[in-house]
Amino acid sequence: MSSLTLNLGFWALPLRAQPIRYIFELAQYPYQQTNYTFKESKEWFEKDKKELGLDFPNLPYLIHGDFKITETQNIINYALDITKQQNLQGYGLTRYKVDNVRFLCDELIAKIFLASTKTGEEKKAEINNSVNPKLKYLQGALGNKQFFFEDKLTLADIYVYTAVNGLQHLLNDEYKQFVQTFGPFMKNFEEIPLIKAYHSSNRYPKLS
Ligand SMILES: N[C@@H](CCC(=O)N[C@@H](CS)C(=O)NCC(=O)O)C(=O)O
Repeated sequence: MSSLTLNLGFWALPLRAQPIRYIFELAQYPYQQTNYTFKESKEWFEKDKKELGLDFPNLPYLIHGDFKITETQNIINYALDITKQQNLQGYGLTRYKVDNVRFLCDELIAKIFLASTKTGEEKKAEINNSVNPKLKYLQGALGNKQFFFEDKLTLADIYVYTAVNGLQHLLNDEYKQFVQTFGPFMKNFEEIPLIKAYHSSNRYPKLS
């Protein structure tokens, strides 16, 4: 299975599909990427969306040999399986706590991006209704810990890092009120050796 080429298709942004990239990076699992840009969005909408043979074309998609799937959470599950990193889901009841954060952040990441595309009152409303309340819940759940659960890295940390990194770059004014809680958490994640190496590699699609 692992000798087959695995390709992850998404926008060249560290947003919704970014946790999938972290899962491969943390396992040092070989993967390729097709990172589409908004400027050349025709590559996706006019070409690959029609031609890749996906049953339910969307971004992200994963193609592993002849096996083709979409839906972010489906791809996350597959990536955890093939990299044998089910430990990132936690154990026992913690699994459901981890997934609580995972699914909340999946939505939050999309809302942060959406808010960043708006202006004026519309932007303010999106931030006040959909973004900041969730960040406050996360802030309360993290407290002054370095990891969300069991003193070790789980998918919850990967998801919160991705969301807060999006906030920091796309809605920087909002990030300021959360920096005291999330600053040390972000730094802790960035200091993980495999993450550090990945962030400075050309495989990491940076924001701005
Ligand atoms: N339910 C899907 C939603 C995917 C989605 O909304 N993808 C956006 C980017 S976050 C996109 O640009 N899709 C490309 C398309 O609609 O063709 C998932 O969780 O993967």
